[in-house]
Amino acid sequence: MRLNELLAYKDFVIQCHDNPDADSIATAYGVYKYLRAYGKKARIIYSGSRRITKSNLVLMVKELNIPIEYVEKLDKPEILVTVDCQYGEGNVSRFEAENIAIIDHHRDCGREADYKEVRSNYASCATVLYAMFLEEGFDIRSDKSLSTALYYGLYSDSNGFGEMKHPYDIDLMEDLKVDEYIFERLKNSNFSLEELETAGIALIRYIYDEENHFAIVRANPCDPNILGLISDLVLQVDCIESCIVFCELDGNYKLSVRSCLRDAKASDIAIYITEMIGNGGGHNKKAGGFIKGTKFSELYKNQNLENYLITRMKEYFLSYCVIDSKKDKLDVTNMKKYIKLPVTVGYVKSIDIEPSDTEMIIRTLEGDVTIRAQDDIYIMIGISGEAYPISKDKFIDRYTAKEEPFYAELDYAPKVKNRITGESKNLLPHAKSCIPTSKSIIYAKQLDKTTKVFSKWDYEDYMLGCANDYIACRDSDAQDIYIIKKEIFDKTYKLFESNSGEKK
Ligand SMILES: [Mn+2]
Repeated sequence: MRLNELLAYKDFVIQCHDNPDADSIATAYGVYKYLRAYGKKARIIYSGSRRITKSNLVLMVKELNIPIEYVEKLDKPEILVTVDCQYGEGNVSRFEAENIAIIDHHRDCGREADYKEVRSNYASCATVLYAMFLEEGFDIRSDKSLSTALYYGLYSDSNGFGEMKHPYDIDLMEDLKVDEYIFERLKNSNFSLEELETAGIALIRYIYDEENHFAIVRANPCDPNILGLISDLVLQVDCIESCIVFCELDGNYKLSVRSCLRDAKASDIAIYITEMIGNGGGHNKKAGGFIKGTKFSELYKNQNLENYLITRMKEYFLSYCVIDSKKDKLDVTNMKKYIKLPVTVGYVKSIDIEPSDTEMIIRTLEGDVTIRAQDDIYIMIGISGEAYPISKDKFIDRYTAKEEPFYAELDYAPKVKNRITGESKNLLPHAKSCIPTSKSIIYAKQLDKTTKVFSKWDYEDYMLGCANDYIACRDSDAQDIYIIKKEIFDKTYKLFESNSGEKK
């Protein structure tokens, strides 16, 4: 769905989920501003048993002039837009409407709607709307009140920008200029005294696993922000290297995950422990997760969540092996040789983007990589939009450069950001095509176990390979080890046959 499709209607009601949070209110406000800019009639409403009382939300509504109304009944509108929730689900009161639109960032519940945009891999619904605004070319930066609302929506849903999930989350945070004074006040009226007590009670109920140095903490039902506050504190304990803090909310569970382990990112832990029963994600040190109550009881009938989490964490630490490219060499005796297919990929000369010596960040779905613009540094763009630096020598050796521009349809187009000015540029318009030469030969084999590789190129951060992904190294260097995702491998490599025709 694109926002401009909504402009076919005249009379809108925008609905937040019951017991609305900052993200829901911010997104509703954004949709409202957009529709108003096109002269449409629009209202923002919420319902349910509880009215907004949390001090930060009361302040947000008042200071940013957000016209949100509490309703118990609703006359059937021409179109109802539910934000930060999905029409028909249990967390949003159901009202009749002629047409339904859904904008959300939670797991897709499979609800039917006339218009639907659910991007589950975003940290906030405010980010989904921000990305949709960019797609429309709708200017939000000049609207400080709206910018502040969206920024605060993301801030609240990502535990203070700690649990960001998508490059667009980071883009929003860096791009929008907010009213600092209002933001500061919102930030500092986040918890009530009761919530402080909730945190205190949770902290004295920790469970500690001596063998794997993790902690599990159950909190009483509370705002997910409190979970982040508790987990940040728990991780600072000297013997604790990773932790999960969780609470039950309306029959489901919210989790906050922290890790300071080099070989176990918080995001990977969050994904692992919520597998099949919810979703998780975030960053190296901080992540969050959600477990659907009904799914959990279906699959783990007689277990309580605490015991499940302990067992699952123990399993996690046994589930993977680690390869360190500075110490380990791949044993290639049982590996086959592969060669890159002549699939067109893209490249950009770093100095075509910024002057020589400029520090810049390459931002892709896989994360940020910092490089310095140099005559001899190029940036490669793969078929799925993965972007990474390569030296000019290696480029010339492994690819045949073409003059044609490179184009690809991507989920997130890779960008480079000037580290000093903060200005970001889309890489695609600068990209030219190239084709791998026959010199790109690697050894590769399919993994049967989750493997984490600390590669030469980014030694701080491991590359995660799951079962069926490929582990590979250059034929000329058994320590140049890396992971190639199965989907990408299948599209870009084929078995290498030497001149004699014999497969190696
Ligand atoms: Mn949200």
